[in-house]
Amino acid sequence: MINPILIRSDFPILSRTVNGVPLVYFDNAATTQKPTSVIDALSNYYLTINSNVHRGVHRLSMEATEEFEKARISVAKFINAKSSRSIVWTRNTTESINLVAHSWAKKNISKGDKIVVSQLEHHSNLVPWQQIAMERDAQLVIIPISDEGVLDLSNIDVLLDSSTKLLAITHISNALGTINPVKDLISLARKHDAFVLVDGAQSAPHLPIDVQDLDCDFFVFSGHKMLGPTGIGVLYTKEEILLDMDPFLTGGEMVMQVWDQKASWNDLPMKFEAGTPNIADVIAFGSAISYLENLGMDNVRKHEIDLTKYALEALSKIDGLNLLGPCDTNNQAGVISFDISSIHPHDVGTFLDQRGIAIRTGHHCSMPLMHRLNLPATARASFYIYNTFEEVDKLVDSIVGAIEFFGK
Ligand code: 7TS
Repeated sequence: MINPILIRSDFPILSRTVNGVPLVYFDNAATTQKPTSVIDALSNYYLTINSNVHRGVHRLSMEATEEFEKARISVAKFINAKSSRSIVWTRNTTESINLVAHSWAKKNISKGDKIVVSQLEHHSNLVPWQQIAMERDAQLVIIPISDEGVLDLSNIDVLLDSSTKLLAITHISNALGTINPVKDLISLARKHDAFVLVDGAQSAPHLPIDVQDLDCDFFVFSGHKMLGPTGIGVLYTKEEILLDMDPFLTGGEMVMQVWDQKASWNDLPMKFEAGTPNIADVIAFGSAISYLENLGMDNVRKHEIDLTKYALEALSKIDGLNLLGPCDTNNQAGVISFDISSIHPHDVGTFLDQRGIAIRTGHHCSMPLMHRLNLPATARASFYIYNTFEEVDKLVDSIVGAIEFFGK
């Protein structure tokens, strides 16, 4: 069981005020707040072991390397990867996807191949595939959605067939919270020998993840959406695939031998980590993983289901508010998008900010989804471990206030 009141005391920022009232932070799908243990891990690194990794025989470098690699092992365990050699550090989800596009797709996607994505993708899991499709003369196929923002799989056997080389799909929609049936889709892709990339930016922070059980080839996520610092992302890849991929960036650290005219590549995962990495943030991300593991990811999910159910019920009673997405916690994460026909989402966001409530408004980097919903933007509240039912009450009351203020 999660007790958000206890958890809140670990997050100094949550005791600040905004516009003279306590902060209510409901923009967790964009980035989460950081507990003291993560902030301390960052400063402790600089205070006690600051040095470069993988290259020094001196004590500080050895200690930094040990902490840096310990974080990699923690992340591998967190998603149940077979080996920490499968974990490549990147800057964020976006860079992880671009790494796959550059190092795997350019080599493996050819003219006429299909790349299948969905209508729910964040631009990060769409634009790189548009680029590859154009460059390789491949076909980009989009799985449509219902009006409720759920994948429409009625035609999936036609969309995902033997000419499919890659299925690149989000696990959870950042804009609507829809949880996609990725395991079923991966089984289907396997039948056609297609590779699968799962965008886990919104799932790794909120659900237990088991990459071996999912049997995906690539799984990508960002540290900053799960209590960690910005500037750290993860690319999980099955080891045999990673071995066969070309380097992304070249230079120091990623090489084994260098001669005048050529070079050979380092072992995994270093082959994909050119230059000095983001050492402090990796180590602090390790602390974030420990924090989540102590809570238990099943408990994290349960708390978000409770909050989401509570919020959906209250919001559904507001006259003039249109809830978007599945509105069913069986296939919806702690993300609630809504539209109030009489008020532009940005005005809703500004009104809520006056009351200390942080939500996101806009297209959520999912413009094709907004086109499908026929909306320029939505207002989105997204929850995490430290959010309370009282905060949901404040959100609901303030939305009612906004509707009264702007008039129906
Ligand atoms: N994929 C999904 C599903 C996301 O939600 C995001 C970020 C990304 C990829 C990109 O992650 P990044 O760390 O590389 O930026 N989503 C959001 C959001 O919903 N609001 O701000 C960022």
